[in-house]
Amino acid sequence: MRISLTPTSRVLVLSGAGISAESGVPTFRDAGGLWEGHAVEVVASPEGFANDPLLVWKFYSSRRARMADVVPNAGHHALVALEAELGDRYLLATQNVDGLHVAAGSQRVVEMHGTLMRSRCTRCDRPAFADTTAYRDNVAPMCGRCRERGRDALLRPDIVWFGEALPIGVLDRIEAFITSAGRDLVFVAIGTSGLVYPAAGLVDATRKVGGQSWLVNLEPPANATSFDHVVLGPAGATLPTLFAP
Ligand code: BJW
Repeated sequence: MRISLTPTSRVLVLSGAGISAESGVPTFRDAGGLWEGHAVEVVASPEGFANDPLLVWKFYSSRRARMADVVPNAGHHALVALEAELGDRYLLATQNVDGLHVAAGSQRVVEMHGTLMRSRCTRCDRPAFADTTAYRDNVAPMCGRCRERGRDALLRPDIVWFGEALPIGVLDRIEAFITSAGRDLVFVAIGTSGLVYPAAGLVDATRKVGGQSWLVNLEPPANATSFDHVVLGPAGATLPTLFAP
């Protein structure tokens, strides 16, 4: 099955952990959604961080360390090629925090859930900063700027946890794209279980404006019946030939 685009088609891609699986990044709900015996929803939450910041930092430090050898795969590259054809008629909304779309060369990217390789202070208004450190100490990292001012404040990963709002402007940009595309919208969700909102609601938003929706996934997720078309298969093998010339 192939997606036929017209000269007025506007493509919104939503990617999830499945697109990075072939790069060797475990999907979010691998291993039954557990990390070292902890429910991922607990570790990736403000409550989990308040209870045990060192445990949460170990989770994110291990993921940072693992990224050192990871490179984008054919699925990421196929989306770069599609963007090169469509220009401003293309937008990529990713739930992934691994940075692989940007590493592959995608430019019109909205990182809905933040970025693994960035940290920010839990207290001061210092902007989030690039941080690839996999912290090994037995204490959670602290904000250097706050320390200079004589107070203690934890650093945290610049990630959107459950119950937290998405970064300012992120949903506005996606919604504006959907609204302006209207019936020309072609929504393509790739490698996502469709469990986490607001990303999981984009297929319904597509239907509301009269657009068409496609899902590319290894297996049918919970919300598969919400899509007009479902293509089952690994993203890296499927995406390079998904869009008809
Ligand atoms: C392959 C493959 C291959 C494998 N090829 N495929 C409406 C209704 C109900 C609840 C809510 C709602 N709105 C909000 C909520 C609450 C909550 C939520 O959604 N809860 C649900 C669990 C019910 N949402 C939130 O809290 C969000 N915030 C919010 O809405 O704020 C509102 C607000 C406003 C104002 C003030 C305050 C609040 C925030 C959600 C943040 C999610 N964060 C996480 C963790 C942090 C990131 C990290 O550490 O990595 O993001 S959760 C986790 O799930 C992660 C992922 O980005 C996200 C989605 O997972 P994804 O990508 O779908 O991965 P998997 O593993 O689940 O699935 C992979 C799929 O790929 C599988 O289907 C495989 O088959 C497939 N696959 N290999 C193709 N090779």
